[in-house]
Amino acid sequence: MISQWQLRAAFAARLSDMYGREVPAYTTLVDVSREVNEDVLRAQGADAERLGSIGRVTAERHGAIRVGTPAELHQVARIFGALGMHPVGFYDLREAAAGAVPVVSTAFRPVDGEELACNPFRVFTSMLTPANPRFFDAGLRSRLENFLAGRELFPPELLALADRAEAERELPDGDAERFLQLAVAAFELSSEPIDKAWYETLERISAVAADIGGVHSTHINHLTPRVLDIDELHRRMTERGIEMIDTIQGPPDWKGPDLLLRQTSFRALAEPRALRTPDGSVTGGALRVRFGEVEARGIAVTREGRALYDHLLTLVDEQVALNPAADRAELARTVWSEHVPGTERDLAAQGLAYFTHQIATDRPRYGSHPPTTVGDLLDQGWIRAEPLVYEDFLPRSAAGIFQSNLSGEGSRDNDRQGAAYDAAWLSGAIDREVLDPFALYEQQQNRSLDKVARELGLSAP
Ligand code: OOG
Ligand code: NI
Repeated sequence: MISQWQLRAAFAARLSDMYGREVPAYTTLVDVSREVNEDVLRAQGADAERLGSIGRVTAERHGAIRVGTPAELHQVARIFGALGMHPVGFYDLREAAAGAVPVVSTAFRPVDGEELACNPFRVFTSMLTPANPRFFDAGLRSRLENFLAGRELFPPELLALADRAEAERELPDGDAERFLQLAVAAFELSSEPIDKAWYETLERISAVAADIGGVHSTHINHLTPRVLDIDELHRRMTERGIEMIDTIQGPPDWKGPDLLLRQTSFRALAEPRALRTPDGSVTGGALRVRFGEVEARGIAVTREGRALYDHLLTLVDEQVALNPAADRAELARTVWSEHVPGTERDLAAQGLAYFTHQIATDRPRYGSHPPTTVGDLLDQGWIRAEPLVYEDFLPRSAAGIFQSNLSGEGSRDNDRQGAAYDAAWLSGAIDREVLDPFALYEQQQNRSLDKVARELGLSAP
């Protein structure tokens, strides 16, 4: 029998093999990430593993896919459900502040601590929102909707196996093998010729719409390894002649603890694709749809911590607007140093980040009474705090990834009208609750505190 986490780990590994065969620069990214991680581990020892064991970090990937309709998203949820991955978070990338892409998204990922430790594979999953009349007139919108309604992304056999794996939380070896083959194939780039006129019609309006609705299948559009020092990774990739985008999205490189998520990417490469022209003949063409991204993960922040992060983004934007010649990263570093506590202790004390707590093995001897607040327990060495790693995404960084990679030129998508999509809508569309990431971190934190309290015989620290 193959358990859910084993299925998930095998799926992530096979997807990685497939992607590496198809996008060779990805393999370079993985190799360089591994080298950087080994160097960081050598230099920092156990500290390097504070946000995940080196085993976890080395295997860790996230992928991204894009689908066209709620029905397709519903099927995707069944496939990831088989792998023990649940929808977490609602990302509205239509928001102007996020960069304005005509999609709404969620991330499918494991949610409990043990499952995350076994394999944290996650997939950022976006759904096209074709409701904006500025982009799609009624005729084109209905052509697009008909096109999407007529395609089949996932064969019924795959969905049936997925339902079984989810219900039984495992599959017999033979069925697991079949499931994995079908699942990986469903996310491979199709070699089927693309209807050139249709693709270009959509592309003129939105590159994202063409990527999603211009073809009969979906594909993984990037697979992201995790690295322990993203600034170093960026330098080494550039040295190897791989052209990265010039910025690292997310928090700056600063002297305090790593928070949330920092990401950078290389531009989508032109890949040969067969195109069918209106007269029916097939010609060679090239499309840029798949790219490479790498990320460094930091500590998960509370709602207050997140509000602070969003506020600082705005502050940095304002300063950049006032000093267009200044270096954004440098400004961000200064802003952060002024506003963000520089130690884990202070982040915890100010309720800005999430930690789990355990009894310190070298705590004061039996006989003395433990204090009753978390702060005192920490300060007097009774308990130790371990930061919780951020398992999710950032909408503005995500929108940046969309924009900087999908197409070199072409119009930036700019869609702010349209239907009222939100987490509740998404939950209804996929028939499963879209979980609140803050609630998940909080639960982990609270569980550890309850356990500490029981072990120390306290009522409530
Ligand atoms: C998804 C972009 C978001 C991330 O890491 O923020 C993402 C996409 O391009 O489809 O993967
Ligand atoms: Ni990504």
